[in-house]
Amino acid sequence: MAANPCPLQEQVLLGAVGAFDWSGGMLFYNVSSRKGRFLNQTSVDVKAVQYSYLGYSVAVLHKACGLSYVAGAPRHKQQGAVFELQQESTETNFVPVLEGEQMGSYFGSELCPVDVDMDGTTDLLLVAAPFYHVQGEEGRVYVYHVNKQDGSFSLVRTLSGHPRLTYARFGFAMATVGDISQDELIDVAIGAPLEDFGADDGVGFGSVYIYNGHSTNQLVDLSTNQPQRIRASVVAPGLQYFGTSVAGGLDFSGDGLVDIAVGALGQAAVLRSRPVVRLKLSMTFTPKALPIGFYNSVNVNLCFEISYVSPAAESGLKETSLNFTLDVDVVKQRKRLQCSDERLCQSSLREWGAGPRLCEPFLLVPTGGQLPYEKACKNKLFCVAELQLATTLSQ
Ligand SMILES: [Ca+2]
Ligand SMILES: [Ca+2]
Repeated sequence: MAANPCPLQEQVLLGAVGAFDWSGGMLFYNVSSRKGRFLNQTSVDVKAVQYSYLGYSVAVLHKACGLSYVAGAPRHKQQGAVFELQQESTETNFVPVLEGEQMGSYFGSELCPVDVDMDGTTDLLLVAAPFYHVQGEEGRVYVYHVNKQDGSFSLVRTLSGHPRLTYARFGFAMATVGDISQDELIDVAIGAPLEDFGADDGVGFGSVYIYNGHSTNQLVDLSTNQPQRIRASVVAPGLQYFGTSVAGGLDFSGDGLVDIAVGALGQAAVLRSRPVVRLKLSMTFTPKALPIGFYNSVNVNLCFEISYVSPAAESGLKETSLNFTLDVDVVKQRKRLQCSDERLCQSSLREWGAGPRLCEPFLLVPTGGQLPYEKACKNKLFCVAELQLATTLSQ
């Protein structure tokens, strides 16, 4: 009989790390019946689970079958593990579903379930191993995809911080922070509180990394393409252990944009997310296509269209200007057309006026110097350009 990973309905889950000789355990508290139930691993194998620290972290996943309760045990078998509450026949117990790969890495000390596409089902489970060692204690975060059908976990990728900062402890804190990029996909913050530690420049240390949710062909993931790295020194001077804790998804400032709270030693910083505007660019040409032998100018209408979802973006737009450069045949060594006035095309600065659309007309003129040869042109508007060279060698 297959184990059921969703055996319980809504309950409060409390970790009890020190119970039973630090093997740890979990207290389930049923809010409606006001009764608690303690579950641990000592009944399975007392020796193997001693000093496991089960319950060091807890999380609830929303699977297709219902709620799933997971708990980290960062010292389980010295490598760390993540346990899931599963039901087999009448027995309900925690079973290890994910295991760490390195001794002392503290795998499972932080857990972060992510519903990237906000459809109510957990898509990813992030598991941190903040003491993961390469040169020092760089830290590593494992990204697992939660299978929609059977709720199983599969490793998608690992994340790490700046490769040259060896004691960063990347993954010490993790949290979903709402949709700060306003693309309807949840974004994630990961703390690395000892990054830049020991630099002795007095500007503070610690960083927070922001990873944006990402979706291709309905497969959701985190974008690993250049995550934003926020260093303590750019937030305020002297912040220490910046990124010890992170939380987000709420709007403190009332501007309609979600904010991120980051803990540091004795202080906390609230980072405001920025208004996001979407810029759509279109170019129309008259005539639309050029037949061979065409030697006139071409009219170009270049349009920028802006859309936004928050009022903050709309008000900020009034103080915004647009700087753009127009070029044609960018990859060709020899351009076939060029701007009639190069000064207009290079570094054009425009203020956003009224409305979300800004259009500019340009005129392109031919550069000249083409060979007038044509092929397959009979009764056709367009010809095939092909120049062939035939040679004969004398004896
Ligand atoms: Ca989802
Ligand atoms: Ca997003």
